[in-house]
Amino acid sequence: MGSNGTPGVEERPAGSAGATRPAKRRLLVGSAVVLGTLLLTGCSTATTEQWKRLGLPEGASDRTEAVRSLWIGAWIAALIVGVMVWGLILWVSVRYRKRNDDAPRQVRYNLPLEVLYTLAPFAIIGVLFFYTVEHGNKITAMSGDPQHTVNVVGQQWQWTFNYKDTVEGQQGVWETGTMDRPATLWLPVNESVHFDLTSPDVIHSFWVPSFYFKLDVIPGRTNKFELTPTKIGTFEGKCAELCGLYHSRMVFSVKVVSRDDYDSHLRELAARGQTGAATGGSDATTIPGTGEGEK
Ligand SMILES: [Cu+2]
Repeated sequence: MGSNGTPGVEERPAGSAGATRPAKRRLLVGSAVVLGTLLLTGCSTATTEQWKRLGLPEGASDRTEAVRSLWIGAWIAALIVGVMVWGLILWVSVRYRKRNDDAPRQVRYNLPLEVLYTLAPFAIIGVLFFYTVEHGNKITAMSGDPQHTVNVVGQQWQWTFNYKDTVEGQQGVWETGTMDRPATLWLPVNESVHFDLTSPDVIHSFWVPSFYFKLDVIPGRTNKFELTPTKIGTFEGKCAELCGLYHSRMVFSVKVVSRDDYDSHLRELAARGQTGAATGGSDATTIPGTGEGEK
């Protein structure tokens, strides 16, 4: 308003713009250098490998290949669509840029174009759907003849693992965690394990990122899956469903060990008297989260 024909006012923006331009350029160059340095120095071999898997952790179960190829495939599909869209946007911006003040030619309806942009998304969704179902079936496939069965109980706010193996004549042993001492799930390497997931209270989600596997733990129903750990090591597990105040403390470890170590661990549990099953409900209240024994 006040700038109409007032020389002083017009000079100021011009002058200040002139002064900020080099400053902006310096800021841009500076950030590029800092970012580049961070990128180059921050990449350990492990990080570089993880970049190649597009963010996935190193796989440690027989289900990882199906998830990995679906994940990479979806990114490739998204990139192809993205490059086409970015290309078209660039092309029309240049090809149809404003050249004079004449109104552009007014057009209505373009049947081929409308058919194309209706069918193209269906084709994209169809391809993604096909591969999702195909890989989903592989990921959730069950042999019906697993070598071990574990009943995982998710309860506010820790985990209980009931191993269904027969140990020294006893049917099943169990171990459990508290928020102070999170639970550890022991599994034998290269042997198939069937998991039954149950909860006595609210919905949790059993997630071991390195297995590329996650499944909800729902009260009143038993969710099942099967997998074979393929790598000896200790892996992180966590609850992936916001389940209450101490959800973040529903972490656990998975120890994948040799069959001998697995057997001797189960014998240890039996020796401690942890035989039978702790399936939640009144058992689960032994881990109240906020009760005695918790700090
Ligand atoms: Cu939870």
